[in-house]
Amino acid sequence: MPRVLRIAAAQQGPNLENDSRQVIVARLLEMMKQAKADNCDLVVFTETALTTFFPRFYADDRAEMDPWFERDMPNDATRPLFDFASENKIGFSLGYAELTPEGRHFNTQILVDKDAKIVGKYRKVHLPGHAEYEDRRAFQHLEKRYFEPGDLGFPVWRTMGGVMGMCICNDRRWPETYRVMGLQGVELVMLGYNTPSLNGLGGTDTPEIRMHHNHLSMQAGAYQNATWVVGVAKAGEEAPGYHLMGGSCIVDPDGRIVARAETEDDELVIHDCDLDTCKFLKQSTFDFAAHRRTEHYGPIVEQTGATPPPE
Ligand code: CDT
Repeated sequence: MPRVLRIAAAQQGPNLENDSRQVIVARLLEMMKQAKADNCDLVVFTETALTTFFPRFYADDRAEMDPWFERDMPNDATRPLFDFASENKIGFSLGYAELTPEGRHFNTQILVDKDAKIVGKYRKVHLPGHAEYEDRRAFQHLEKRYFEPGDLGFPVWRTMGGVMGMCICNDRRWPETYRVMGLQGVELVMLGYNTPSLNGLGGTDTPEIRMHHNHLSMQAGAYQNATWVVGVAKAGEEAPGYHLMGGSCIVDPDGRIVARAETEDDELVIHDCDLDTCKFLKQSTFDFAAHRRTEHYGPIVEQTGATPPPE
């Protein structure tokens, strides 16, 4: 039986500070409807899809940020997505800020199957930015203040005919992210991102080079682990001077971008992803069991910073 999943990367235009969850979910639902009309099996939404990217705001008391978090999933605001999924047999993946009953804060993404059952949950491991206000920045990126690092690792799930995993935004830049899922036979990695077009610290990188880094990391992760990767942006100006890159794309297991967003608005990027095309590289160049040399990989888990030899 062919294992072709028709996947829609649901890029979002900006979520403004005062946009309600209801207004934003209506946009997501509209994209789900378009995806269903185009016979898609699965819709991938972005990171913090339900709100503006609030880590650019500073609050002395971090509890002031709690209104940006979801305490339940589904909840009243997101139930229309779950209802549409079960009535129309379409899966989806959704990023949001999670506040647990124990009071813990995570940057989270879920995977929902065609019966609207949450089959997978991932909590962002690599939190970029900083924990304290920094004057030198053009804008703040306070993920380290408002979230704790994910505690679930990088699991994968067998669902909808394939082996699927998730990561979130900055995770896509780290080869370890993909490799841990690659070692579990992943065939599809879904991720959302909110990535400023400028880094806020000055420096020499341009929007073009930052877009290059965005695609390069997903293409490398896809090829080196022989997996599909779907990367979904929240794009455009969420606030004056705060521009997020677009470039949502679907990458095949050879590392090629096979579909790419053309706008910085709500836009579906659709491709028929044949999960069986993962097999060739998994059984040849990246037959991990045959070729990996773990006796030389110790530093990867034993140290974080680089230690160059003495001068
Ligand atoms: N959301 C997220 O992880 N964004 C980061 C930008 C960090 S800039 C301090 C990214 O890696 O795209």
